[in-house]
Amino acid sequence: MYPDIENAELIVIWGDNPATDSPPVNYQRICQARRRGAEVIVIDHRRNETARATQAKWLGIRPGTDGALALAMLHVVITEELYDRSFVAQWTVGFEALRAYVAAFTPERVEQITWVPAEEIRRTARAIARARGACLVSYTGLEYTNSGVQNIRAVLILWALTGNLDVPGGKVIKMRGADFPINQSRRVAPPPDGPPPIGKDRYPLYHLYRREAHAMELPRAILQNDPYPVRAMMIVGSSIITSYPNPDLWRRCFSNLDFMVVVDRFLTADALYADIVLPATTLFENQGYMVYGPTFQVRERVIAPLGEARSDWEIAIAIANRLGYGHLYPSSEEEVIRWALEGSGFDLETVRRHPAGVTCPPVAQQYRKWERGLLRRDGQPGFETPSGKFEIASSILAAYGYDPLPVYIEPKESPLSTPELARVYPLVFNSGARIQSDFRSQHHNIPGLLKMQPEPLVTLHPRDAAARGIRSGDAVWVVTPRGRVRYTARVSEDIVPGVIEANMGGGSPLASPAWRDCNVNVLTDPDNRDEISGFPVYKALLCDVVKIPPESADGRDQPVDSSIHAR
Ligand SMILES: Nc1nc2c(c(=O)[nH]1)N[C@H]1C(S)=C(S)[C@@H](COP(=O)(O)OP(=O)(O)OC[C@H]3O[C@@H](n4cnc5c(=O)[nH]c(N)nc54)[C@H](O)[C@@H]3O)O[C@H]1N2
Ligand SMILES: Nc1nc2c(c(=O)[nH]1)N[C@H]1C(S)=C(S)[C@@H](COP(=O)(O)OP(=O)(O)OC[C@H]3O[C@@H](n4cnc5c(=O)[nH]c(N)nc54)[C@H](O)[C@@H]3O)O[C@H]1N2
Ligand SMILES: [Mo]
Repeated sequence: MYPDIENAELIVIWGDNPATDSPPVNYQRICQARRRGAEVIVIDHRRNETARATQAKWLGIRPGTDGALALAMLHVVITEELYDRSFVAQWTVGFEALRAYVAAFTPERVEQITWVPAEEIRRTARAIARARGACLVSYTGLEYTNSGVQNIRAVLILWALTGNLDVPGGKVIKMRGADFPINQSRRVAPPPDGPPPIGKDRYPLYHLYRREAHAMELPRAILQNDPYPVRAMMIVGSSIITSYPNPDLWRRCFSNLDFMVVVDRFLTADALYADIVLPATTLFENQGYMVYGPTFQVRERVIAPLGEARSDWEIAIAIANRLGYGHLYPSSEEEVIRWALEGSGFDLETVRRHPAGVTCPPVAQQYRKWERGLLRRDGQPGFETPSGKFEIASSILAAYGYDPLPVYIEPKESPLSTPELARVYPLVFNSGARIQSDFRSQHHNIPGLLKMQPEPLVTLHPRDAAARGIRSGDAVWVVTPRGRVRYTARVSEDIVPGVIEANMGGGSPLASPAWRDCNVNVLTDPDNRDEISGFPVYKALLCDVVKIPPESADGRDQPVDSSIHAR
């Protein structure tokens, strides 16, 4: 699906901030839509960069409660009969159960949960229902909370019931064949028989849709041999110690392995534990390709690889050769491109002649595809679901023992569910809103980019700052039940009172000292997850912020993150 920003009357940006994201494609589209008069609403705990740049209407929400907000809007839409009745009657299952469930989600009650005023909830619900094309721009802000999957379902059900699914200006389902027909036979061999992949027992739906093991369950395999022992590990293009909750848990995992390889361009925090580090080339030394929608483009090598560096493909191919199944792989970077193009009607030579890329034949967009048999593989009208309907009550969730309705689950750690804990940690913790000058743990070693933001920041509201004697620029601890991490405070009206936002990405030994000593995931909890997806909760926890007295050397000289001294 994609948001049809160009044709939208109303753009709702819900848990996304395209202004700071690389690539900044949606941001430019939203600005253009704004210039032609489209309305923009941002639902976020921050009046984020996109909201400020587009002078959007801002609904400041308590993190992790978006499901409740969507259910309250559904309550309004249903009680005020603003929903698409014929769609509901003909194409959905579970509507009556939803109606009964949302009865309790009155705007007044949900104001207590979300901190969004009841009148704003009503007004926004009506605006979405009445817009001729309300599009939804949404991403990680809805994912990393306890009911991430269900929150997203609640929002998408709101979109469908208000007639904004697969219509001009709405949330549109892609036409089959609209994207470049890249060779999909990516798996060269079927997965081996034997014990089921790690984490399939706990997150069967994640496995069903992703066909992969669940990384959050990897420590269980490494440290407890459950479901089977893992003794070796290869990390290719990831920085686990900085991106997963509880860096010390991962250090224990790495120390327990018999053999560990890191393939990276830099000596990351993980690489300090590796037996072998293989230097990866940069994009300038690689030959590769990219696909964007209908376009396929070859990325030519700019310079020959420096030093001993090799591309990830060459490394993978060389290992496959040594293990005796190299014949199953494309044998060079160039062969990889040929393989990707197989069956597309284009060959490498043709594509090379078009440095800006080649585009597959356009497919005319058709809307409300369920009416025309454009969604189901069997060509019948309806949705590609077991019932053939838009499943408000999901039969797949039910089959796996989850609640079929888009139920709201209060964050496991929150002022409402753990009031005792909230007395000690009174602020709602959120982390990882993206900034422009880094890419997760990357680039904190590049002076030109560091200048844009030399230090990791924690943003808090003036009310909360004043109560703690904190001013912008002060050194502070952000403290959770898991630990404390040093940040620089930024005091701003552009955040909901009672909520903080902490930068992610610090903790790499490559980074400048301030970023190096600031691993946000010392504060997060590996056991606190969305029970359906298994995603860790990065965006709805509890914390406090404490000023570090200026005369104290506390913090700078004693990094809490011991990875720096690991070896
Ligand atoms: N608290 C908190 N934690 C979070 C998040 C959050 O919001 N809050 N966000 C989460 C999200 S959405 C994500 S995606 C993860 C990110 O997690 P990671 O994917 O681990 O992110 P990076 O830190 O970017 O690590 C990428 C590594 O790949 C290396 N690299 C770059 N290009 C290449 C290449 O071509 N070849 C090889 N071999 N290596 C390369 C880089 O040097 C870097 O060390 O973090 C998650 N963690
Ligand atoms: N420059 C740059 N670009 C990046 C990245 C990067 O590190 N740097 N990372 C890449 C990666 S891995 C990813 S996954 C994408 C992420 O792309 P996005 O999901 O667009 O990430 P953000 O820009 O952080 O925007 C998320 C917004 O959701 C808000 N938010 C957080 N929690 C909640 C919540 O509970 N409810 C609501 N309603 N809002 C919430 C945040 O305040 C933020 O404004 O960006 C990619 N692009
Ligand atoms: Mo991500």
